[in-house]
Amino acid sequence: MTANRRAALAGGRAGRRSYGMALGELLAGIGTRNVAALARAITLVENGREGYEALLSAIHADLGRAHRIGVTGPPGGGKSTLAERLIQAYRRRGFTVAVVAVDPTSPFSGGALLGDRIRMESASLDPNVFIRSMATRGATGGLATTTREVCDVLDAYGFQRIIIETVGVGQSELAIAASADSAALVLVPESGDGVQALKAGIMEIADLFIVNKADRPGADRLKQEVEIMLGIRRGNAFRHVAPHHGRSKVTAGTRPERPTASPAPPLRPLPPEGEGAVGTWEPPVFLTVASKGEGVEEVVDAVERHAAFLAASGELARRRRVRLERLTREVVDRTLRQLVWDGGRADATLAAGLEDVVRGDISPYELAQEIVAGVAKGTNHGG
Ligand SMILES: Nc1nc2c(ncn2[C@@H]2O[C@H](COP(=O)(O)OP(=O)(O)OP(=O)(O)O)[C@@H](O)[C@H]2O)c(=O)[nH]1
Ligand SMILES: [Mg+2]
Repeated sequence: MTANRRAALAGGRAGRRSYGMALGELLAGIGTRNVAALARAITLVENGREGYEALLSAIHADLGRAHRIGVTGPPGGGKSTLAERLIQAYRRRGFTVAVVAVDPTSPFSGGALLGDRIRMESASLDPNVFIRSMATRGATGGLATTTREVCDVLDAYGFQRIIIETVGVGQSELAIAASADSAALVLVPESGDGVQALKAGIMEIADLFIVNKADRPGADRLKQEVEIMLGIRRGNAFRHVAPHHGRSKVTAGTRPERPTASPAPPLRPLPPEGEGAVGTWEPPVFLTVASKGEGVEEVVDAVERHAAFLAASGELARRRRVRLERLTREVVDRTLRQLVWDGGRADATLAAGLEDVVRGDISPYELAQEIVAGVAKGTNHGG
């Protein structure tokens, strides 16, 4: 960490002055929707360059207008294809849209995601659409935190809908999905063991389920499996498989595969039996053929219903509060890590004491204490 950035961190608002015009210009550019300023601001944040926390701090009051939609799922499921269709659908509805594509499994930027960019190019000439692949190598904090911060910049800029595409269903993808307002899990019939293969957490996090590639065999069965799983979670295995719209649990699996995208259950107050839990959200399950755009309007309808549900139920405020608390904690952790390891004596102390640890003269705990004590006494940096 540079001295300037440290000063800024320590000085808070006063520190902002040390970036002078540069930060002011970036902020002004974001305010006037200058796309070059947006791109620069994102790069600044993504790479944790000097001034990025001051920038994020300055835009904080402008956040919360965008609705963030996480699109998560196994590789090759059609997430990018779907994202492109979502862009088109939202543009038709008059919304501005940004897409952030993240691949936590790839240490490189651009590579695997470049194809996505090109594929999404049809939308990229539209000034109300912005597409960005995240460079994971630069991320200073956790990838989830950095992704969230990039989305904050897009939110402040005024994008009304932000789609966050993440490859995979592991821990880091979960964290990224959890930072969205609405999380969509994209599954495909050929992904093997169906829902059994899914980690528990991802089922809990998803607000809607999309069975894409519904033109392939097995989509209807997968949709049914997910619905049963969701029903079990609510203690009623057949709630979703009820024969509304002529679908019965006996025939559902054998009907011709078609993107029926059965009308999503609206936010109907759930429990018919007892307790009046007002406005419970039942995650709907959709069939889509993203490559043909089939079923996409229904997905957008559901996302918008979910957005309305979140706002009306107070859940949006609750989730954002939780996320702000988590972010603050993460920034504290990140700052402390930097305070210890960036440019101070900690590395030298470690190197000097390691031989003693190896010989068994002191323990790793004692050496760690020495390093921490240096930070606490203010002698880690100069002092
Ligand atoms: N048959 C069929 N193919 C599809 C459908 N949707 C997408 N595809 C194809 O599936 C392949 C993968 O699509 P992508 O959109 O790149 O999938 P992705 O999930 O973004 O892939 P990664 O980002 O690499 O994980 C492409 O060849 C798409 O054309 C669909 O509904 N049906
Ligand atoms: Mg993709």
